[in-house]
Amino acid sequence: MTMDLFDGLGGTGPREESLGAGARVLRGFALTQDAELLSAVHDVSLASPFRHMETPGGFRMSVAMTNCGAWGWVTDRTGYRYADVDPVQGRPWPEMPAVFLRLARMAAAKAGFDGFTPDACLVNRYEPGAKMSLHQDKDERDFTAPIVSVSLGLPAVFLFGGAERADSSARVRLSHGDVVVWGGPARLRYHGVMPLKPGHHPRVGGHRINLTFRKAQ
Ligand code: MD6
Ligand code: FE
Repeated sequence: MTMDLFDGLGGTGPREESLGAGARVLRGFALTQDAELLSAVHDVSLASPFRHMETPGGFRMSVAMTNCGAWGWVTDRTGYRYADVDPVQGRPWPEMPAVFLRLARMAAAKAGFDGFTPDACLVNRYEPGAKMSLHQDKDERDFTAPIVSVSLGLPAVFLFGGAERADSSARVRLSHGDVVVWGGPARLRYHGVMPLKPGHHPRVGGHRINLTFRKAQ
């Protein structure tokens, strides 16, 4: 028999939820390391500050972003791509903190994706009102590796769609410490984030941080 350590503690519901084949929410998976993760986010943002990037269509993204690891996801008027140099700082992105790498590997393995070695971590910061429109993550070189997504701070409503933009989306509330892993048959599903509601999180304050780990190259 397997025992979930958290079953029955505070009626928080199941600790793992399937979002269909290849996609899982690991509730609270990052909780025990939240302080280290947040301190590492701060360090990353000192080396490569959060910035609002521009879409190819000329819109300023409401989510502020930075990156760490060998490759960083960027967008500007010329398109979306992975870059090995921070275009604002003119030097490589900060190294991926060990605590990030460890967490991403453990979460992937827990969801059935052994051997995940991310070379890119996009750090998203949502202020109230910030949102992410429905999109696919398809700028990576191969889609065999999963994506690991960590939520910290204010809760958000995550939209999980299907293979086509017009498919209906499930709404999933992601709270501080929740981790979503998705790959295999789910790798190219559409997804997005509803506008963030204002609030205060005791450890993070008035915003939400999302770490998205990927194998870009
Ligand atoms: C966010 N996440 O949660 C944005 N993409 O702030 C993503 O765009 C995302 O969470 C691919 C897989 C998981 C994700
Ligand atoms: Fe995404």
